[in-house]
Amino acid sequence: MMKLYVFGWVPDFAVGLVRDLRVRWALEEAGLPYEEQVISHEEKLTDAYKAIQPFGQVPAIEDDDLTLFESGAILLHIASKSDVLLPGDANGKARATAWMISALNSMEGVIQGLVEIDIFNAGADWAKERRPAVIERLEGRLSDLSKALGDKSYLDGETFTVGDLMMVTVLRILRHTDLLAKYPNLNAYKERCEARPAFQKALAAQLATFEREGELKASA
Ligand SMILES: N[C@@H](CCC(=O)N[C@@H](CS)C(=O)NCC(=O)O)C(=O)O
Repeated sequence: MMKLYVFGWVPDFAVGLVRDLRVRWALEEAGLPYEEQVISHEEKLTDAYKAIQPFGQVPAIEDDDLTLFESGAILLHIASKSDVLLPGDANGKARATAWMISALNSMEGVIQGLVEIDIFNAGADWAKERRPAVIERLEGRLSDLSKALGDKSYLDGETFTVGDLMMVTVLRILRHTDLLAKYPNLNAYKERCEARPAFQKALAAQLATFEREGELKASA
């Protein structure tokens, strides 16, 4: 059974956003079972864990003799084991992969720039000065994404793919802002994807782990 490395505790701002959620969601969509391996923030720094995830982060997986890190690579690996996350035709596969990479490359970096300002450096003078330019850039990206989505249900049409899964987990990082509300089709798209039973199961599993590990710590 696939082993998924996850944290047992994260600060409140990250609860429900930690990137193992992407992997849990993909596994639920694909109907593949997994077991969690909880690591601590001390263990993530060890040479043993860095042999699994070179940057000391989650997610990482072990699947038979394959050890894999980077959520995008893990999602493609899961998609290759199932026919529900990627279309059957080569062009459809390529387009879904492009959307997944755009989520990581064209959207997540810009969104993470705002997180650096609003969460990790809230109150710093440089952050206040930089914020308007970051917002302008981000709104440009959201506007372009909104236009590309148009009135389709999903980014590549009417079929949910791994590209949507990744894009929605990236858009969710903006939950501390009201930016998405300015793009009703994007907001509705995010909510449509979040309503999927596989997402709900994945989110519940991540939250349950934090709860269980918290209780274990409290009773220790
Ligand atoms: N590019 C990586 C990013 C992973 C990442 O940022 N993980 C965060 C949790 S969401 C983490 O482990 N942070 C702890 C740390 O960096 O020390 C991926 O997509 O897998």
